[in-house]
Amino acid sequence: MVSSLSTRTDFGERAGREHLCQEGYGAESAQGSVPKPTVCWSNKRSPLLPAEPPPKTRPSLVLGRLLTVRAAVIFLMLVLVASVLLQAILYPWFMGTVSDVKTNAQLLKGRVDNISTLSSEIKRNRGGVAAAGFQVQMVNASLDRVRSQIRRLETSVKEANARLQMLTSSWEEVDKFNAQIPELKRDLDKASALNAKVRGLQGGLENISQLLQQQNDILQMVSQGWKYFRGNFYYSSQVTRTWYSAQQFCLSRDSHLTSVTSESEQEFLYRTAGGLLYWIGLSKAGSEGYWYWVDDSLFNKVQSVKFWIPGEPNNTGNNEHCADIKMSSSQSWNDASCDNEFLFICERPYTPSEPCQDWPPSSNFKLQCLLNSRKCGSLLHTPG
Ligand SMILES: [Ca+2]
Repeated sequence: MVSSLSTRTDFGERAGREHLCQEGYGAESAQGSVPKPTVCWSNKRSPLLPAEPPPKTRPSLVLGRLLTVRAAVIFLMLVLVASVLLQAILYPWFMGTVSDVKTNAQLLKGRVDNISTLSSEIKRNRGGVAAAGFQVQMVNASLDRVRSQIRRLETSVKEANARLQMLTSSWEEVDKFNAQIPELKRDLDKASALNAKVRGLQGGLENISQLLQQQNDILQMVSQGWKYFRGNFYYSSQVTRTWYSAQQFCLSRDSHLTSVTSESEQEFLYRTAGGLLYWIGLSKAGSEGYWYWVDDSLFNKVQSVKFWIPGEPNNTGNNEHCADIKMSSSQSWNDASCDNEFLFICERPYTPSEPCQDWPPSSNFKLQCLLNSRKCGSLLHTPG
C-alpha cells in the first residue's frame, strides 16, 4: 500500500520570514507513518533560479481539509466502534466485578458486625476477666503454698527414706533374731518346764520348812516343860498357887489357865494330872454365878455336865467359885475356894513362828530363829 504524499506550504502566514519549511509525509503502513525530515529554504529568491509562476493555492487547500475531515471521521468511527466493542466486552466483566465487590462488601460488613459483637462481648467480659485475674492471683498464691508444701514433703520424703533405710537394716537384724526364735522358744519351753519343777520343789521345800519349823517350835516348848496336844501347848506347874496367882503366872508366860472344850482334851488333861489337884481356868462371875472360861472360850454348860464329879459343883460354904481337876477320870471337876493353893495347868495355842530366812538350816539355825522371831523370842522365857 502506497501512501499519498502531501505537501503543506503556508506562504501567506510565513510572509515576511526569511526562510520557508516543508514538512514531509512518509509512506503509511501497518506500523504507522514514518517521519520525514523537514526541508527548509529561504524565501529570498535565488538569483540562479528561474522566475516562479504565480501559485495556484485555492483547490489544494480544500482538498487537504477534506482529507483531514475524512480522516477525523474515520478516526471517530473507529473510536466509536472500539468503545462499543469494549463496552460489550467489558460490561459483563465490570458487572461481575461489581457483583464481587458487593459480595465482598457484604462479607466485610458481616465481619465488621461480628467484630462489633465480639467487642461488646469483650466489654462485657472485661469484668469477668478482672475477676479471673484476681482468681488467677489467688491460684498463684495457692500454687506458691502448694510448692512450699511440696518442698516440705520432699524433705519429709527424704527423711522417711533415710529412716526406711535404717529400718531396713534393722529389719535384717530382726530377721536374724527371728531365725533364732524357734531355738529360743525351745529353750524357753525347757526353762518353763524346769521352772515348774523348781516351783514344785520349792513348794515341797516350803512344806518341809513349815513342818521343820513346827517341829522346832514344839521341841523348843517341850524342852521348856510344855506338852503339845492337838494344836495347843500345856504346862503343868511344879509349885502350888492360888487360882488368881496361878492365872497371873500363866499370863506372864503368854498363856491362861487351861480351858476344856472337848472330851479328848478332858481325857488328855486328867491323864496329865495323874490324880493330883490342878487348877483349871474355870471360874464364876456375876451375882448369879455363871461359870466362864478365863481364856474367853465359850462355856458349854450341857457338855460340861459330864465333866463334873457327881455331886459337884456343890459350892461348899458358898465359897467355891473356882474349878480344879481332882480325879483321874472323865468326871473329874470339883469347885473349890479360889484361895486354895493347888498346882495349875497353863494352856497356850500353837501359832507357827515366822519362818527363818536362813535356809537350808545352818548350825546356828535355832539361835537365829530364836533371835529373829517374836514367837521364838517368847520361848526364851522358861516357866518357873
Ligand atoms: Ca466342890
